[in-house]
Amino acid sequence: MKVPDLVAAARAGDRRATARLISMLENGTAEAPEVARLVKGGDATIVGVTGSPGVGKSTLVSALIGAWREAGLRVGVLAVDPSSPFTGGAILGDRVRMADHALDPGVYIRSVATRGHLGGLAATTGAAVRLLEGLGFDVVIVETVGVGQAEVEIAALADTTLLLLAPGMGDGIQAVKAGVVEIADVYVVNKADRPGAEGTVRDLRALMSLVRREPGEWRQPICSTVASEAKGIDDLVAAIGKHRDWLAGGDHLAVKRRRRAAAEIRARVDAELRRRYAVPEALAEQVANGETDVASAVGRVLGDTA
Ligand SMILES: Nc1nc2c(ncn2[C@@H]2O[C@H](COP(=O)(O)OP(=O)(O)OP(=O)(O)O)[C@@H](O)[C@H]2O)c(=O)[nH]1
Ligand SMILES: [Mg+2]
Repeated sequence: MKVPDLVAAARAGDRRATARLISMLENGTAEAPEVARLVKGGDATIVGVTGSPGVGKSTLVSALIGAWREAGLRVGVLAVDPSSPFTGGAILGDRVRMADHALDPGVYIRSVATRGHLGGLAATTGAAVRLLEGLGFDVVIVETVGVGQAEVEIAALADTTLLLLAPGMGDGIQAVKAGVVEIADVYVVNKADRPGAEGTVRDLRALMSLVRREPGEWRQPICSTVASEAKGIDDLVAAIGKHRDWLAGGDHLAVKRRRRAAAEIRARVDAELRRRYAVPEALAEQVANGETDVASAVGRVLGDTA
């Protein structure tokens, strides 16, 4: 199938066509520029979902899909595994948890492996988000496990980032230490059926009260959920909607989107520079054994391949 036919099929809800288009972008095939040219624009709400392993992200995503589908919205999900170059075990688990929606043509779920791809996480996931938005999805959810830099990059992609915590995991305090709280727009205390959930909410509230905010600044709400029983989901959906309204009210959304585009371009430029100005093994050897110095080597890398 030619790219324009694939695009038409994908817009009509053909998931295999959507998958092939994303693969083209991820792998940087000859068709990739045409795909990017044909599929752009759109007006999706992009929701990042992050938190420690096992906190309930995929279960929550599945519940959110249910709520948005009931509202008649088309939902795309990218489950990112930053640690693996393959779509491995953890992602298989995600698929099982979202299996309720596997046959719904209004839902598209994909696992994204980011390591080893040109431009890394920001570039590949950014391109996939952009594609789903351009294909007419109303909501694009990006799930990523909370492992430092990766989740910060994912948050940069999203309009609204949910940070999931669960009672008894010492998550609140750890998240604060790691600076992760700064990326959250909405806190979700999941597994609210477990002992200690109220304490976790209380701790979070106390922490938040220490943060000074200017008038008009966003105050992160704290939502309690039992994702496995789809409890608390309506409140969470409302909180996400409120954040979206707040973003759209000022110029926050435009700023976020511009930053996101800049980050994506940056990642691709970096990748392209690395490709063009590769460091030859022999040159590294020469610096290592003192035959030449680093500055001269830099000159040779830049000069030789310019
Ligand atoms: N008791 C309870 N269990 C839950 C809840 N939400 C999810 N779980 C369970 O927690 C486990 C992990 O859920 P996942 O949704 O896979 O968690 P995750 O954060 O996506 O995990 P990774 O993708 O591996 O990082 C599963 O056994 C879920 O059934 C909840 O609200 N209450
Ligand atoms: Mg998961």
